[in-house]
Amino acid sequence: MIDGKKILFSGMQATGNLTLGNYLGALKNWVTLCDEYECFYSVVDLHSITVRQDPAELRKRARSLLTLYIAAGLDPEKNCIYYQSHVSGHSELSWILNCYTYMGELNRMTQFKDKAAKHADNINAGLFTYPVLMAADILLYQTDVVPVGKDQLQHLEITRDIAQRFNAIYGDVFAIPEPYIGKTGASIKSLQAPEKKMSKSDENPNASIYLMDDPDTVMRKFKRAVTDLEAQVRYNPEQAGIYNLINIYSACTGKTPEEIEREFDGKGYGDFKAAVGEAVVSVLRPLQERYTDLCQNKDYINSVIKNNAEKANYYAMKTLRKVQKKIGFPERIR
Ligand code: ATP
Ligand code: LTN
Repeated sequence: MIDGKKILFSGMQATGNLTLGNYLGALKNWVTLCDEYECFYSVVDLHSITVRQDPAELRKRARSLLTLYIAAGLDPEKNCIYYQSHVSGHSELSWILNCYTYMGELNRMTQFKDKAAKHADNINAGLFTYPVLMAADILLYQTDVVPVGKDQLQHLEITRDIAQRFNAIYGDVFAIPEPYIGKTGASIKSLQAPEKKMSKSDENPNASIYLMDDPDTVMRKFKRAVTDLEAQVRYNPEQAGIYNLINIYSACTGKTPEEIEREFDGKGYGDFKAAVGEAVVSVLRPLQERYTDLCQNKDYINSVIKNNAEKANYYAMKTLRKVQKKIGFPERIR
């Protein structure tokens, strides 16, 4: 607890451009949580180097992601928004937790198997211990809840196992985190293959709407979105393409799927796709404007980076010192 509030932690990697899926599935919901929880949102750049990165590009993307957090509505006075690499406690706790994690457990992680297959030329040890660093991120802040997508639930489960194992040996050192299941949470699918999720690492640029796409690009991508031959706007999971477009339209306008079915009853897919495109453009426009303004305000962003890293570091060190003491590391002499 911090100031009587439960603690929430989440993070995103600064790899690839954020998509509408990241916004509607994560960021947009994060914005609503700061009244109820003490929130920490990290740009997890230590995780990014498990895959080879171009240094200048990584630096640029990390700053862009941090700026986007703010542009999406996360107030840095109320949410701790910071770079993971600026708080050394993440790396330090990660090493310690490595020694309380079994190879067998890590061997079961499906993300490792997927990523190892994808990057066969660089199966580094960091890729293998990625979940331990994620456990360190979460446990360092005594986190109670973690909003994550389904693909990260296995990592949250191992985090809980590591924390329980550690607590069983040393007493109650870590809070045991729970997944945070949001109210909305429809998974946004690819516009080109609606059985897959919309993902920032998709190779086909038409499959994803990027948060920085201009209105013409957004309209064009929706026009080309894969649908079906039913020619009816029905909220039917069998019509995967239309089902996804209804979810997107619903998330952007607040209308229910039933209202949307009624609105487009008897109308063609062309009209519907154009309406979805326009709804998305009106959601993205203010976000893009704020992003552009923020990018011009370097001093402000720098002050957020500095102040929030200090805040994160304060809480991280509290846990880290406790852990070090419990393990038996020698006390620091002041
Ligand atoms: P990558 O392609 O690099 O795996 P990603 O686009 O799948 O990236 P993540 O970085 O894994 O995104 O996820 C960041 C957050 O965005 C997570 O909380 C995840 O649940 C959410 N998210 C990602 N894609 C979608 C989606 N298509 N629909 C809803 N939420 C999503
Ligand atoms: N692995 C996550 C990003 C991530 C994270 C975290 C999420 C790193 N550390 C801690 C929640 C809590 C991903 O790829 N989405």
